[in-house]
Amino acid sequence: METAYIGVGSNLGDREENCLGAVDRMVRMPACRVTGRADLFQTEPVGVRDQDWFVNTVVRLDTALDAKTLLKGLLRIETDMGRVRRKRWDARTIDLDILLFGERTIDEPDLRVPHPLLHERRFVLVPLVQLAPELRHPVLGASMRELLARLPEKGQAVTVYKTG
Ligand code: A4P
Ligand code: MG
Repeated sequence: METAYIGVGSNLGDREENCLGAVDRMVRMPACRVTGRADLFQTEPVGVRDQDWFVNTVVRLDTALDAKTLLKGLLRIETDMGRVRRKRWDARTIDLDILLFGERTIDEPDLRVPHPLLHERRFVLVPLVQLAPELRHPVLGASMRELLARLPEKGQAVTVYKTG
């Protein structure tokens, strides 16, 4: 069993419904048990221009799957929800990223864990800190709370969209 943290994001269509729909689908994934979800946050787009703001959250789940099988399940959810991949970083109905998978580090072309940009992104760290402030990054050693405190807010606005 491993505890995984999954980043959830949408900036196309009904963003709230897309995020919550993805969470529902994760609840129904085999060999997985969702044990927490952060609030929904409205977040300024990072690294992309001329896109709408995102709704982001993070889900915690316990799983008996290996990381690759979990990723397959997440990509399947994205496809089922009608995500069309046009170009990298395009606006998306739903994006699901494995942020952390226990203490494991994975560096393969199709799967990098911890997510290589996790520590630079407030839209990831603000919800992560709600769920697991003292959790340590397995490579950097710092806690999620410490990583968030290091990040400037400029250009990375994150506000609560909906609690609970
Ligand atoms: N992949 C590798 N590692 C992982 C991982 N840890 N989790 C591979 C999930 N997938 C991983 O992803 C392309 C491939 O990445 C997958 O097939 C998988 O094998 P993708 O979802 O098609 O491409 P993408 O999402 O456009 O690119 P990427 O690199 O995943 O971008 P990010 O990091 O997801 O960033 N601003 C705000 N405010 N909120 C956001 O959610 N998201 C992005 C996209 C940019 N700016 C944002 C947000
Ligand atoms: Mg992605």
